[in-house]
Amino acid sequence: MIDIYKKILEAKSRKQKLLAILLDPDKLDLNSISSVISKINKSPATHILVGGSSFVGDHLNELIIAIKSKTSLPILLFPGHSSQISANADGILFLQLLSGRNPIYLIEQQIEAVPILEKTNLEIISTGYILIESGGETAVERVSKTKPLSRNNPEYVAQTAKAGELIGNKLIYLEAGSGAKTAVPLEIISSVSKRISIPLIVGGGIRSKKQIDEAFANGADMVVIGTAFENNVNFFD
Ligand code: 1GP
Repeated sequence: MIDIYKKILEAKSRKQKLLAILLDPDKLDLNSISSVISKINKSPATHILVGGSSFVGDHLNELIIAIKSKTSLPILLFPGHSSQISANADGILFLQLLSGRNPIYLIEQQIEAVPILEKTNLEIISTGYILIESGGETAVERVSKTKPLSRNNPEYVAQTAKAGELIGNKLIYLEAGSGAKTAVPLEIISSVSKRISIPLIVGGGIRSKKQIDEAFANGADMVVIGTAFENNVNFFD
């Protein structure tokens, strides 16, 4: 066990910012793994997330074993469904869709995951997942059949995040959705980060180094980059 959460907390207390690259198993083929991971190893990334809302393939184990053989970065599952769990990863963001009002993603998927998780040594990190409006329907919205929270009401988003912390979530993830037109507004990042004491992850629609820095400056502890790296593996060069 590599104690991923403890290290995230230590980084937060040192004000060291974290960067995760999200790999979507649907878009990654085994032949390109070597070159993709070698780019990640040379980038400022501190974590690798693996997952996607629509992924249904059965090559997840193989993919993670291949990634793991080429990097020492911690690999965290970011599952859209209880079937997207691999014992070969290091940990899992055990997500609860706090912005939605669909019991399937508030508790049913989590119950379904229990017998699968019990057969693994994955580090399970309870994560309150909050989807924010981003100017168009995102895959999370479509798959979860839930509405995102308004991007114009930072107080309500902060209250939602705080409720997650009080329920016992160990992380809060503010999500605009993969490939979102607009990222989570800085005002929302700032109001959430001031309200909670647990680490804050921000992702979705972040396409430039300037946006990454702005998210950090407004209180994000970890930024997630998916599409921008997927479209250009030289993004961090
Ligand atoms: C999606 O937050 C992640 O769940 C990353 O989003 O693909 O837009 O970078 P992007």
